[in-house]
Amino acid sequence: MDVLNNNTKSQVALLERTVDDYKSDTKPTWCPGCGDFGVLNAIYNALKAKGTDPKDIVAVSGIGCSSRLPFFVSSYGFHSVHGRAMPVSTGIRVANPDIQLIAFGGDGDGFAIGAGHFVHTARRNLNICYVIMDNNIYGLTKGQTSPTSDLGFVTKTTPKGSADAPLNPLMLALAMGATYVARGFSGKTKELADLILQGMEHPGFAVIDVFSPCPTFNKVNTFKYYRDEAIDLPEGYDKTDYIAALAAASKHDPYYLGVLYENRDKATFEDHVAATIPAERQTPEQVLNGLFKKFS
Ligand SMILES: Cc1ncc(C[n+]2csc(CCOP(=O)(O)OP(=O)(O)O)c2C)c(N)n1
Ligand code: SF4
Ligand SMILES: [Mg+2]
Repeated sequence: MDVLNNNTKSQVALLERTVDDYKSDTKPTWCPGCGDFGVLNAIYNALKAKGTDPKDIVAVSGIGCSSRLPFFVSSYGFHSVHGRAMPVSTGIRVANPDIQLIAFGGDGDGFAIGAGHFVHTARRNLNICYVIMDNNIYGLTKGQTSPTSDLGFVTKTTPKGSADAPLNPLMLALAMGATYVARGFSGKTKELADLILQGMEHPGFAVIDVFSPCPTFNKVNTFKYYRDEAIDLPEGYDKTDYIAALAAASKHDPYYLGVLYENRDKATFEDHVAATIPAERQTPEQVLNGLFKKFS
């Protein structure tokens, strides 16, 4: 039975947000063919699906080509300092428990200069959705190796090939206590939007490492490379199984795409902080959350 009258239906239609509601007036300056366009597209669609009012969203980033992303989203934003997306996000989150906080950055930003911050954000299980545009290189500074570059990767600064073994972002996230760990590909934007939506809805630290090729400086890890080398998780995969997640994260040749791990039961940093606030100074929501946790 249709319970909405025409007047109510038009009010619902007015409230329904579109992708354009999340686009800012600033157009991306990325190189043609950059994987980050696919990530941006996925973000718009994930935000539309969630329907959050743009005034309740904060997009935070470090420095790099990928870290320019907050400019292109119609929301509050903080384009911070190289490697510092996590500490800035931590402050914003603790002061604003209810906003939708999404952090963005590159593999250099998150896993080289920002590696220490990543580790501590994961172990605290802060309620942050962190999308890493992993192109296995420093794009903005014109093509040096990053922590996710392959052993033997040739760049202008490693003409004989990199002597460093690559860091595995998903293994690191799992080992350090992140409670939502996923991998996406900017060539599969529909699936990526879904991973990001789930990450935004997850209560805790959500890490989404995205294969996002840099066609200008990385001629190895291209769209074709990831189309050939990355497959979906097998049917029946259990994302609540931590040991299975470690095995899936360590797999390459091919790599797995999808939600490798999710644990919704672990308390967040904000829960622990709220527990230290005397009852008379807690917000009604903190009191309710505390009671819920105590009796569930
Ligand atoms: C403190 C500091 N150190 C170094 C730099 C130079 N720098 C800017 S971006 C960047 C690396 C960018 O690589 P990544 O984070 O992977 O982003 P991408 O450009 O590849 O998206 C570096 C080393 C800086 N801006 N600030
Ligand atoms: S240098 Fe690479 S990462 Fe940066 S905008 Fe160009 S293609 Fe994208
Ligand atoms: Mg990079």
